Amino acid sequence: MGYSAAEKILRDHHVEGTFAKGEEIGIRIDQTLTQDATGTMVYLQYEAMNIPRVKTELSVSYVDHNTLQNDYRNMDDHRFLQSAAAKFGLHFSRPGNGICHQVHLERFGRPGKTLLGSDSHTPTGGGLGMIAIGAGGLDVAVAMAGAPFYLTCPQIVGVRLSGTLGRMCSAKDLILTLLKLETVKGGVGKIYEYFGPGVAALTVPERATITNMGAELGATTSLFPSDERTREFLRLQGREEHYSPLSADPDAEYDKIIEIDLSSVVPMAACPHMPDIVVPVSELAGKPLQQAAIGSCTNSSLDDLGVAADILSGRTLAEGLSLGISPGSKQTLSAAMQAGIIGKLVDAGARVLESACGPCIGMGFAPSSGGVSLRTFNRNFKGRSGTADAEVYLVSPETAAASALKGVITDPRDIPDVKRSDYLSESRVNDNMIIPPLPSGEALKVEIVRGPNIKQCPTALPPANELSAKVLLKTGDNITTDHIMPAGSKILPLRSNIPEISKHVFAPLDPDFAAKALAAGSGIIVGGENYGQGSSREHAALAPMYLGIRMVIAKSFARIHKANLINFGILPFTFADASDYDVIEEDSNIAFAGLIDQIKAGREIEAVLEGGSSDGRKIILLHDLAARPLEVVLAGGLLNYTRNKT
Ligand code: MIC
Ligand code: SF4
Repeated sequence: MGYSAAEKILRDHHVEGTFAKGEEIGIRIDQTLTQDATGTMVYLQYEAMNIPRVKTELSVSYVDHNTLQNDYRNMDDHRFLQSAAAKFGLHFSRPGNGICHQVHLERFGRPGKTLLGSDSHTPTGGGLGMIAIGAGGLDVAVAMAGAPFYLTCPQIVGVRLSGTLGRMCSAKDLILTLLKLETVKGGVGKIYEYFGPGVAALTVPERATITNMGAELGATTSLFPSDERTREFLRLQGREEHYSPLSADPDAEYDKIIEIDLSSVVPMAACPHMPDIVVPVSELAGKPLQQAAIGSCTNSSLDDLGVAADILSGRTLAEGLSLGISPGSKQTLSAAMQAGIIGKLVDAGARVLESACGPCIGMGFAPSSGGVSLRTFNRNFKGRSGTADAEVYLVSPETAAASALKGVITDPRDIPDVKRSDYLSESRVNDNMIIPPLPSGEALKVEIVRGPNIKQCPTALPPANELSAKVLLKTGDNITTDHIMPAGSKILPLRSNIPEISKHVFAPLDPDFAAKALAAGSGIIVGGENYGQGSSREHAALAPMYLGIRMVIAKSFARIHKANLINFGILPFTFADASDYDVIEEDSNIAFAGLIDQIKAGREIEAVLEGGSSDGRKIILLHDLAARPLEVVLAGGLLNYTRNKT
């Protein structure tokens, strides 16, 4: 039997464990990326490992999230990151150079390689035929130190594309269609690999839109083959020598195949407040909106801006509407200026924001109260935009521009006379905002710059054998890391300061949570399905750990968050009998006798509910920890585990 493209890369990088679906395997990591909101913790953790220089082929530190600098804190972080990159042998992408995923795709990604990034949208690199995986910061720090990255050997879903996309229908509409089919938890433990005759017509930026938003499926990653399109993209980036072909063997077997005829894809929109509540745009047509935003790591390539410019060319935005444009990179912004795209957009009334994450993570450009905002982004979780009661729809650049023109949600196919230009050959390579690594001798002399807001990363205590702790919060399904550890312009500057940021844990669900947890001293969270979906932010484990959370019991977990819980010594358990979820009450206690002994003895753990209407009831919980993660969690997390080993 032949191999899929994903399996070829995984097998090529496999260094530990048995290569079998569902088993834990270790893979070698060629490249890493970090961004500033997760990066400070990564380099503090890396520094604590005492390894003078990164051991990867290439590692890049980006600044793209915390660029709204209301006070000294964000820029202090940028300076810390720049000095850490110089000291440890990394490339440093300066603020203004663009969003990590877009810049990495343009300047560094290479077919056939592995990339680990402390950001959940790292799979963007799959558009170039890489295995690119999002992970918690600590996992990235460990990979920079040369250790393997451990993951559950995934199932491979083949997505067979045929046909071509219709007029004003786009890659974004395709991934939204897939989200409707597969849902936000459908991809857990899976890689989505695209193949078939429809692939050749998709450009690398289009492919990257699809692999980027594969993160919303909960997937481990997504990837496309590397073909002549890939070669052409790399040629325009002035690095054709990085091209190598990659495709599945003709007799490759997939665990499941999904067939999509591209000509059947129509403009789609994800409705508030989940990326999988997807309907055709035509069903929403006529709904008034106040804001549209084009950008983010999903849709901010030159062609994304270009199609919006073509729709708006010579016209004016609807009255009372604001359109924000955030080009994905300085290179894109520069090429868009050269090609006249920015001119057309500005003439139509668009507001050009900087090349950064910006509104996608609530860093400015928040919608009006109760406002409707159409965004080309990848997440529309409640409150993420910065306005708690805003209604955010996720759409293509075509739909965003058409709707911005009309002031009501509009199917872009209904805009006549749009003359499309071909912007693909525009390229403005200029790496003057990327600082390359220093030679080792010079690097050793670099002093790391630390602002007063940068505090050391706390560590956990190993779990106790006897535990009785209160259920401090019981949540529903699909709780996101934005619920657990919200972002936005007020909280993001606290990313380097765990004691401070922990005051905001679960604030959207229970504003008193942090105070309650601190008063209780230790606690348990009970969750529904797909607990911890969304971002890779390890702060969603680290800050609860700091508040004394010892365990999360959920119906199921999102991949990255579960790994982060383990890395910070929080036990992730599921229910043997899902109906036990219903009987657990907030504020009651759960008691464990011989907890560690039980965990070591097998998969089942017995617990007793104390207090509430089910007082005295026994429940059975499950763990599925392989030998290594088990040791990690029992050590009180990866930092303790690594320390104990050395
Ligand atoms: C996001 O899109 O949610 C973020 C902000 O990029 C996060 C990373 C973070 O929280 O710093 C992600 O996707 O991992
Ligand atoms: Fe930045 Fe948004 Fe992409 Fe996250 S999803 S990396 S916040 S642009």
